[in-house]
Amino acid sequence: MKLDAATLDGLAAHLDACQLEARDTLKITDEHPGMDWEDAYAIQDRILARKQARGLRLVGLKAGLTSFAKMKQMGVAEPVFGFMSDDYLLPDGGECRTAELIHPKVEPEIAFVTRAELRGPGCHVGAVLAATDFVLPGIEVIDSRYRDFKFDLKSVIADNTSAARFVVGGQARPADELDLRTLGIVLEKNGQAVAFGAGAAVLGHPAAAVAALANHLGRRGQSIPAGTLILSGGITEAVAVEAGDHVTLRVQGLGSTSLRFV
Ligand code: 0L1
Ligand code: MG
Repeated sequence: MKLDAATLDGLAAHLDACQLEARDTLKITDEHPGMDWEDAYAIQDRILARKQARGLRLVGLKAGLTSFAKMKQMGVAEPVFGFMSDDYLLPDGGECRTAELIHPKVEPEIAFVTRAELRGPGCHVGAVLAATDFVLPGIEVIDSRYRDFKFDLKSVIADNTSAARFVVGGQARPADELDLRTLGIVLEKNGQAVAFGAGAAVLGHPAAAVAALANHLGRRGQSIPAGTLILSGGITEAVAVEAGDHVTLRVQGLGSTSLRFV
């Protein structure tokens, strides 16, 4: 690690405050060009600790930048990993308050819920499917704290991979009843289909994103516990939303989930 504990604490406090106050900032590597990957995840861990100290609970994990569409949109080549706390969770069909956010975008995702622990290294699609209780549709609302979504990978990891809100809904089904690669999705905004795709857009198979998360955690001496909700990453590019928009994700065989932006 390149940054000392006080600097990591200060950066976590800064990014946490930006989220709480819905204000943007320049990417943190501008001030700390020497920070490394461990520093980036250590800042993210400190943001989680700050939230937990406020009484919030960890309710899920996420993989981001797992599709070629997202990687191309953001000009990067590797997935990133983050967490969801209970202040991010919205009810299916419920309201997402844009005044609490900076410049929200939505991503259509497949959510996994595990029934057994997943521990890397060496985790693979088969192990993920064997450990999956069910999958269901999920919409992630991302809201980078960085001005104009301009960041590099280390800055975005520190910023908990732009996580802001999410909803899951529709019909939960066992993963072995579905071919998650050919599973079709349609994202609608205000009744118009604005993005389409299939599960294979996410690393060839959405379960590969969960395996990558387990392998990432394994390198840090951690695992994905049984009963964890995981967002496996946007299947398409993220779509910008604003107050007044209504977004619905329809997933083949899994029904739909939606949000209203107010
Ligand atoms: O969940 C995601 O794919 C977001 C990763 C962070 C990059 C971004 O803000 O788009
Ligand atoms: Mg996402």
